[in-house]
Amino acid sequence: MSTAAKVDFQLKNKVKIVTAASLFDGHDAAINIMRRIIQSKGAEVVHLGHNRSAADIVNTAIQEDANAIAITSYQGGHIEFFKYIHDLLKEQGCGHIKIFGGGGGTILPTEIKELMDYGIARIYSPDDGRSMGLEGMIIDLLQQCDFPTGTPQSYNDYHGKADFAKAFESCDSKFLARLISTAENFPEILEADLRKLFPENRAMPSPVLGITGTGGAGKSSMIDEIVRRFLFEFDDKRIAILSVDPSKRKTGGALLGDRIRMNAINNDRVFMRSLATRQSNLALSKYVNEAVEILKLAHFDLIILETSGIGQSDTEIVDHSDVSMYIMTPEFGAASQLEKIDMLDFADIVAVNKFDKRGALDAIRDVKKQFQRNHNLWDQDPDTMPVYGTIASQFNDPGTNELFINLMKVISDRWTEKYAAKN
Ligand code: B12
Ligand SMILES: Nc1nc2c(ncn2[C@@H]2O[C@H](COP(=O)(O)OP(=O)(O)O)[C@@H](O)[C@H]2O)c(=O)[nH]1
Ligand SMILES: [Mg+2]
Repeated sequence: MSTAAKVDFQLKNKVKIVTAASLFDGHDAAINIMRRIIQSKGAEVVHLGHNRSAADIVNTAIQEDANAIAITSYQGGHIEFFKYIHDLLKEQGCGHIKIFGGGGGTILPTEIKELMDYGIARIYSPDDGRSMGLEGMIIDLLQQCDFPTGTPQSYNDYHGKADFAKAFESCDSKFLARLISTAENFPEILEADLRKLFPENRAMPSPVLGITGTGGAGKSSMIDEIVRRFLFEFDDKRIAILSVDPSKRKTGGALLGDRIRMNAINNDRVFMRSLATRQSNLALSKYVNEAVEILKLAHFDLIILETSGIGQSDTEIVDHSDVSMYIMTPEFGAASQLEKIDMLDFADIVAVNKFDKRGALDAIRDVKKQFQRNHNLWDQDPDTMPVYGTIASQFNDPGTNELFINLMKVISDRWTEKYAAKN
């Protein structure tokens, strides 16, 4: 494959691309290469992994307010698959989200023409790869989606206060997604033009559960487990998730990879949004407060906020949540390391996740002791501390079941307390 001359390329806008391999397709090598180049050019990438349905991909693109979708398809059925994605987006008033794809030699030149005539922005062939180079293809793709999201024009279909109220009431995900983009990209427009259209007196805001811990400890996997149980347990309640992942300082790009762990969220009672920190030294995005306020106006019954991976001294989550949970693994090095973890002072609940790892029983004993020490609970048995051994990657894990029951109780008690104090 030729390497076309390197071009200096800089995005003008904050651009978000949803990437995936198509349904029943495990060929993810190509999309993994493409998403890395997309990110290295400064875009935020929401990666869904392989075997993703048209509905999953479209719902994600709408909730994320993405500029484009980029897919690989090698298993055949690409004509139907790409066209269906196009139709679903249009049906939901999101025809502006562009669709790109590739599938090597499995997508014939005549089929590429048919798809592009139908409205797919571009399908890249192996010949395109040869003439443009990998970077050249990605620059071509990004140039076509370098437009701003969250602009005032995004609200052209919503006329005044009544429409805003209706959109909040019905948890219109397209609307909520756009408001979050406005908060991220045009905070001054949110303040000056939109806030006055927000409904007043929508009291009884939603409880916020903050989840934090080291990178890779299993925060997103645990959220998926909580969501699954929540939907099963409460058949009329709705849940929103905000997951924050770091932006790269060098390129401004980000891999927003939390959705790849979440399967329970493909449900119409769930809204999920990924946010990039857009500042490399923070565990939360600057726009988190705004995003949470927007979701509260939509009356979600629970809002879960996931930070990016934190170090021993980070406790930022506590200021943004009603109840906070710290997720760690048994591999914390030595018991003395626990004394340095600030979240053990603040967390309402601790999960020692990856409980299938060696040394987990010793680890949980040490964490329970440290929790007891930090909270001065000398009169209580260390075994009764709210510290749970969990395996979030396992279906129906008993530790996660126990954690869930206690978590719901803590949230409900905290909520009752908060309202009793107000009234
Ligand atoms: C690598 C590979 C595998 C690997 C996949 C590894 C992985 N994790 O992805 C393994 C060995 C696992 C595999 C398995 C299978 N494979 Co296979 N595989 C391939 C192979 C050799 C290359 C595909 C590839 O990734 N190419 C690299 C990319 C970068 O290059 P490209 O495809 O030429 O794409 C160009 C453009 O289209 C563009 N592009 C592509 N996608 C995108 C996306 C975007 C956003 C952009 C901008 C550009 C772009 O980039 C390239 C630039 O030149 C192809 C044959 C071939 N030579 O193409 C078969 C092929 C796709 N596989 C095939 C089959 C049948 C299978 C299996 C079903 C085999 C089996 N019976 O088990 C399984 C299914 C696996 C599954 N679960 O889905 C068939 C599909 C036939 C069809 N659809 O009619 C092929 C065509 C082989 C063949 N001739 O029979 N496979
Ligand atoms: N062995 C094991 N792996 C897990 C467990 N929970 C999550 N994982 C895996 O750990 C990796 C990181 O998980 P993720 O939820 O993305 O972590 P996050 O970065 O904290 O959000 C993934 O590969 C998960 O499948 C667990 O309890 N045991
Ligand atoms: Mg995560």
